[in-house]
Amino acid sequence: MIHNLNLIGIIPLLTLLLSGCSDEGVTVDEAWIAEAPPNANVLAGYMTLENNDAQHRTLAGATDGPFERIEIHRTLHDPQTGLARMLKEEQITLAPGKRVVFQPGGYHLMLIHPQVALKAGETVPITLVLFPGPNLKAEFLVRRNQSHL
Ligand SMILES: [Cu+2]
Repeated sequence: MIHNLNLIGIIPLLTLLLSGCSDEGVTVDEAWIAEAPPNANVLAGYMTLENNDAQHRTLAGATDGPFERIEIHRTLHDPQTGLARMLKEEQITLAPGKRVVFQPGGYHLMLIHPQVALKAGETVPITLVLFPGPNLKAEFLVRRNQSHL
């Protein structure tokens, strides 16, 4: 009898722990692409990534979407010259609870050689490659661009 009662008490607790811990995994929020002239060779994608896992996850790239390829870039401002330059990042490690904001002047997805002209209001599916998996599919909304790379 006492055994049975214990089990009944434990099951809701387990359910609570499991759902609170790793259900969400890595989430992407505010995903958008800056609209560019139709002949642009590259576009920039921005988003907020958050790791809600209890383990480290690594963003190792992105794929899909109407682009030849996608790279992870970071814009750095050189205080000596006052100029901005972009560095290619092979990966970004997301510690548990870590939030990384991709935004103009910082991290961005470099969307290289778009195959179609993307207009404001359209959405573009992009798959974020994560290690360990699963990968994360996100819809990026094309928005008017008031910024630069
Ligand atoms: Cu770039």
